[in-house]
Amino acid sequence: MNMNDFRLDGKVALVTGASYGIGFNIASGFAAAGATIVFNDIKQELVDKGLEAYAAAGIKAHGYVCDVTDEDAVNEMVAKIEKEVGVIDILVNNAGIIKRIPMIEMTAAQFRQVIDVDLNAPFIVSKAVIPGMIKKGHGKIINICSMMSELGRETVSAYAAAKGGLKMLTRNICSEYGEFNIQCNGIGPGYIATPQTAPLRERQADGSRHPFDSFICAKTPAGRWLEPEELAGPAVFLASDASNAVNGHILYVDGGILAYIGKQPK
Ligand code: NAP
Ligand code: GCO
Repeated sequence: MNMNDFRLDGKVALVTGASYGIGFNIASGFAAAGATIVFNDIKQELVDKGLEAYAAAGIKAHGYVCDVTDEDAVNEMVAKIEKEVGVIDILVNNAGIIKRIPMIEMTAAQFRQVIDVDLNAPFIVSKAVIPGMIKKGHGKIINICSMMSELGRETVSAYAAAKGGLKMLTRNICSEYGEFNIQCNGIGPGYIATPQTAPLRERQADGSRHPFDSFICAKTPAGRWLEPEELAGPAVFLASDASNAVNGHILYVDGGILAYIGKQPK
């Protein structure tokens, strides 16, 4: 085996929703492995913030404003990227939202909004980049799944439905495009300390830990939340030639949550 197989030199990587959070850290890992970084976010000020953050990390990134649920906007963005940067070799469908609402209180419009961003958008963006990958003779697609691709919990019905669907979309892209040397895999992060989970870690009025914070630490063998940087290595592996024989796989980067019944209360 050649350790260069883990490098991404000469590759163009698009990470959606990557101004900050998990996407930013995955893109930073890709840059460290030699890739050219392209990202989008829904608002210009977020893209500008992201460009500053990448520059501060010594990364010359290319940023585009695009709502990933808008098929015309996505097709336009991909065409611009192909013209201005190059054909996309690596796609990470990272952009996502969550709404934590008890199911019978959630409106159909709210349910559809989560499905739109977390499941329809990965379809839209993958559909836009696969033709270029076929022409190039290779491609890597990484879908950011979740613990909720396997497990349910109260108040996240739309998110779990979307992430469960994203697991199967991952397997279907693998099945349909594997013959074109395109590998499509998922990363299933555990509980990561980002703005998306900040409400679950907020200190209570009396200064005590959020009950969910204690709950997740009891469900994680290492007894802690994971950091977004801890997703970069697994993502580089799945984006590199070192994983060319890995396809349709969901790599859970969860610190062991899915393997663990949970720490017994003292
Ligand atoms: P985050 O901090 O909320 O970041 C999500 C990013 O996606 C933001 O930049 C957001 O932009 C962008 N985005 C949302 N809707 C978009 C749209 N329609 N078009 C373009 N960009 C859009 O989330 P995160 O924690 O980094 O999570 C990133 C991914 O990992 C998500 O798919 C999430 O479901 C998944 N995940 C997270 C965890 C965790 O514990 N944090 C665990 C498992 C999986 P705005 O700021 O403008 O909304
Ligand atoms: C929640 C959290 C989780 C994480 C992640 C776990 O409310 O339970 O937001 O859904 O975001 O998806 O893998």
